[in-house]
Amino acid sequence: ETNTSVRIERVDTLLVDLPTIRPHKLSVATMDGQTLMLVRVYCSDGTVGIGEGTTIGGLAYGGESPESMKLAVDSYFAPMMLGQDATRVQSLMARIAQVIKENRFAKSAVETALLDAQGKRLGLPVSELLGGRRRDSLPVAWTLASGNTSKDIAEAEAMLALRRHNVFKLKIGARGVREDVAHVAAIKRALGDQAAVRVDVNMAWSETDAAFGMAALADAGCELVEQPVASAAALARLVRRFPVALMADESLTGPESAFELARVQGADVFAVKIEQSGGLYNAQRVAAIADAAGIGLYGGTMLESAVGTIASAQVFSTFANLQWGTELFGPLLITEEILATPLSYREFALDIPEGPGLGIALDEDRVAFFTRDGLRRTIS
Ligand code: MUC
Ligand code: MG
Repeated sequence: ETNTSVRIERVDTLLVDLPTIRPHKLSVATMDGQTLMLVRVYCSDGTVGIGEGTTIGGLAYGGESPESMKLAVDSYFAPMMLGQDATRVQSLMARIAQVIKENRFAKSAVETALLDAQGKRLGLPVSELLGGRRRDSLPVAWTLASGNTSKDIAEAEAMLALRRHNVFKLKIGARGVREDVAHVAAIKRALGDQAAVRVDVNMAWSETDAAFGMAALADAGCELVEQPVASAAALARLVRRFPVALMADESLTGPESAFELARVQGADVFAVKIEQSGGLYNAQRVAAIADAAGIGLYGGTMLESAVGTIASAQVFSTFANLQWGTELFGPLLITEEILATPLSYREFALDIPEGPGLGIALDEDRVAFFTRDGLRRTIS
């Protein structure tokens, strides 16, 4: 036992249901809204840390849903955390990992809250707890996923005019490969050299589809294909056969999978996500493995709100390499502002807050309004 007097006194969780600006269509789900699982950790020195878990389409993306994360934190994480030293984040997370298997998204949310509290306690941004930031802003790609080619082109043109995004990731895989390739080619043709075009297939293709699709997408001017197939072995067979970069996303579930993929040289780029990695420290471990293997890095999102987005930004700011930028646009897909001071997106980038901890404050009234079974229900 250490002799610190800072203890965890309370752990609260809530589900917050927020609308999206338009339906967001992926091969695995169409999102009309996003649900955040927010965790608050109250410490005996008065600091309160906040963390977030999200996913895409309930259980459509992976084994955790916002509801399951809340249940896991309430029933298993919180009882273990109460009374523990709040200042020893890595040691507490290691003890949690010994008795709680899997549940990477919930672990990421809890670790975020502990780091937010620790940063506030020490007066330092989370990036400084993680070794120190190397950049103050991050390039941010936008996802075109309306399901309609001309709507996507209009959306991209509006983003370019605002100077908010000039890298576009197209969600494909719900339709046939030829139809998808035509969709991508039409968008790239319309945008020309002003914008980079990439695709995310979310594992929808067979290996044969992928071989045809990657060749055709390369011809269409697409620069990167994300997780076209589910199998990591198939990724390793597809990589470097076509003049288009291949990025792993769903195949990466933390350092062990990253090591295995690196060992077989199974991707050109890793999409690192704090939730998929199982937390912020694990995201740094995944990045270190990529660096050692000569694999490029991209800062991914689970479409988190501002809390998870800034937790991700704090980690990505510490990466030695971030060759492919980030896609930290989650807060911009949600209609509602849940921060007291909105995030700053400008000049194709997100500014990383400079205040202690995550460096953000929730608008508590807005959060209460959208909390499930909370104010919104009683008013409407
Ligand atoms: C994914 O699979 O990368 C990221 C952007 C987006 O629109 O969905 C996500 C998830
Ligand atoms: Mg993806």
